[in-house]
Amino acid sequence: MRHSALLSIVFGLAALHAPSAFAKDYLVRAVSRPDGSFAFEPSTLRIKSGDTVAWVNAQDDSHNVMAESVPEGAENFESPMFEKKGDRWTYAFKTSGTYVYHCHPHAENGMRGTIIVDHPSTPVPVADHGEHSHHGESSAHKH
Ligand SMILES: [Cu+2]
Repeated sequence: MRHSALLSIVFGLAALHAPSAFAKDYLVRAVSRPDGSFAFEPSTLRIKSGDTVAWVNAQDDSHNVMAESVPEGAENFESPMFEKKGDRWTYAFKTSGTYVYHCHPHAENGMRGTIIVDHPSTPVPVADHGEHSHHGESSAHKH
């Protein structure tokens, strides 16, 4: 009796964290280091499909999150620019595989991160800015 009551409380609390009672929320910090380098921490994150990742600006600086290559069939993503400490953006990952992303202002500085959803895959570069990817077009052919 006591056991089932406890279980219903546990599941009740989990349900409050909808959409899925089993989805998890992760946090990645966009960091400007004192030595002048930039990083996403952690730079590699392993999650499950349905989980969400929130990127948060660790201090007053400009960062964003831009997909660079994503699993085949996965959506491109791009956050608004973070301008001040605490700015954040959340994305739910639905498609399994490896996602590589970077911070646009600091791409040259190697500010880059990887999200592995369920299992690694060979990521496909996302289309250039302003262009949507064309389904059916082979990614092996570059123009
Ligand atoms: Cu940055």
